[in-house]
Amino acid sequence: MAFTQKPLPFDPGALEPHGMSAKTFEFHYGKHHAAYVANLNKMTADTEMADMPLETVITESFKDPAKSGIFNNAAQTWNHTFFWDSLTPSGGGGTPSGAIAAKIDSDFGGYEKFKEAFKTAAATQFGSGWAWLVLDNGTLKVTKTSNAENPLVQGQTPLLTLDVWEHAYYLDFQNKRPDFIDNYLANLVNWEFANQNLAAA
Ligand code: MN3
Repeated sequence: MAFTQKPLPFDPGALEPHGMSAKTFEFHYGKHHAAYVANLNKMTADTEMADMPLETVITESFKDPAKSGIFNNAAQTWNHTFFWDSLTPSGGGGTPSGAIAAKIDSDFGGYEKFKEAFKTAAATQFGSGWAWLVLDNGTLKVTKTSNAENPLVQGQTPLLTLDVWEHAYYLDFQNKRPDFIDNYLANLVNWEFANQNLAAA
């Protein structure tokens, strides 16, 4: 069974009022993400990994340096799907509500402190990578990972992510990664998705 690219959870132009163009999704979803899925299928064809859940391919290939190509494409397939779900065209960003809000207050000492930690992680990830809100042994943490790496390989539960590879923001924000991060936090974060992930953890 081949790995498939999950449909975008919104119209490619749906985030244009919030600074992310249809052109960005044409490339980022239609080319970059699609290529990771195609490469993953090519690399796992006729191997036992072809029939494993994607999460298992990620954690198993991470342990084997000879499978770094599979790891990179499997993790990037998963990371991008998780990123699209971390964005919402309606009512996104700003302060959260529900269980995640209370947990941010208790674990970070308030939303503003979480926001600063997330901005710093996303801005200081040198080169390509990801910023994450994760649950780690019952505590919320902000982390950053390089290239394709993700929190699953550390046994953490991802709740939200932001892609900080240059391809994620260059068409809309050029070199201004901090503006892309601010826009995500202010207008796009899907707190409902984070609440669902927290509830399922
Ligand atoms: Mn990307």
